[in-house]
Amino acid sequence: MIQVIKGDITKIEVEAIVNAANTSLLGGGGVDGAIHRMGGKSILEECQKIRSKQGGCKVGEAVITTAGKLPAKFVIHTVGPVWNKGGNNEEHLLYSAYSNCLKLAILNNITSISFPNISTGIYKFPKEKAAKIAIKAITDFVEINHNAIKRIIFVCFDDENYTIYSNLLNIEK
Ligand code: AR6
Repeated sequence: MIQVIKGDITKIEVEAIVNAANTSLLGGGGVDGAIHRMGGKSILEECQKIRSKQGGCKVGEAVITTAGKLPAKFVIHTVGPVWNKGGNNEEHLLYSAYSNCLKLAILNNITSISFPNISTGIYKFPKEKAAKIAIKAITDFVEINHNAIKRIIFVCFDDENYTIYSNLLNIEK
């Protein structure tokens, strides 16, 4: 089941929430800031361990940590591309960010996951284009993996993204 919700991803009860992180994994603004703030220091501690092992997270890839105090078990941190007029493989990298989160979810037997609108804030990816890529990545995954993940939720923070996703998925607001 694919759902769209308007709200704050740190409040959603699912097994895994996705973070729109940066390559350092050390936190930042936007949804990344909110997740670290609400989840507490155990998330950062695990991010630091991953950094010392593999030096952060590349654009389009994903890593997993505890969700600390959040109402979820895991945070899957992915790094979306910074939008630069589309000439730097941004569309493909955004698709990879979504699909690598889903692959990591399967590896960890996760059956419910919520996504923020990766790259559409500070990284300035055009929202409609990003939504189409996100939906394509998820529907491609569901086609291949059927019901492995039972609930996939797009959590939209701003009205514009909420309207775009509701329209693209034909969901009544
Ligand atoms: N819940 C759900 N969505 C949110 C929340 C929230 N609490 N807060 C913001 N959003 P952004 P990016 C939405 O900027 O563009 C950080 O500094 C927001 O409206 O969080 O991938 C990282 O460390 C937007 O639609 O992430 C990186 O340096 C979406 O989340 C950089 O920002 C993504 O916006 C990543 O930039």
